[in-house]
Amino acid sequence: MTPPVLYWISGSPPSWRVMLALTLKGIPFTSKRLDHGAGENKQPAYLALNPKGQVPTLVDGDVVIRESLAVLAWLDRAYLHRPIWGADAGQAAQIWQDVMLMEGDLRPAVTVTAQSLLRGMPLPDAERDALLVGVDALSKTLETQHFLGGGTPMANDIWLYPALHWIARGVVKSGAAPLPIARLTEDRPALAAWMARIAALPGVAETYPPHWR
Ligand SMILES: N[C@@H](CCC(=O)N[C@@H](CS)C(=O)NCC(=O)O)C(=O)O
Repeated sequence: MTPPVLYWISGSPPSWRVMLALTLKGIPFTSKRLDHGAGENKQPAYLALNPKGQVPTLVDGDVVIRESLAVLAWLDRAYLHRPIWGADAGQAAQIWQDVMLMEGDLRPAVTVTAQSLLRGMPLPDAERDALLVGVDALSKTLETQHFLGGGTPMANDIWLYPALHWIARGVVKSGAAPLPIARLTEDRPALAAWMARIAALPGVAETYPPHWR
């Protein structure tokens, strides 16, 4: 069987999500890294696969998927071993609920925070506060379980891990992040322990965005 092909850009959280899912599920894949600076994601050959010129795109046989969460759904249905959307219906509902809350409430805060830091712009209070509230709730969950998915990382863990690293990258680049953001994980030991636990999983270190190393 031909392995799936992942088109990705270094530092793109949705791309990293898919790479983590492939890694955690142990699915070998062909990596096609695109150079955003050189506009490779806007070249005709790639636009034929993904008309928005965005990443990630996963090509698996005849199937082409252009949304990271849809890729995660595809992988779990096409490769049944090591589920990432839960082992039963109750767990699947819990994971979907977390992911939808992350997409709805946390994503705008994460995006504005990371982009403000990376661009050296002031961080709006509303997004900073939304980020802290969201992260506090997740950290509280992690006080009583190893992963958001319970005993093993699931799609909710896969969503959060690149998001927090994106912010951490912004903190490093800006050098002047507001203290509650600069200390986001340091101030939350359960969250810091969870980050370390995920980082230590087989193959995860290799998924870290190359241009952030
Ligand atoms: N909802 C999409 C978001 C994809 C997205 O925003 N990709 C960005 C990188 S994080 C991208 O491709 N940007 C390049 C561009 O638009 O030129 C998903 O989850 O896959």
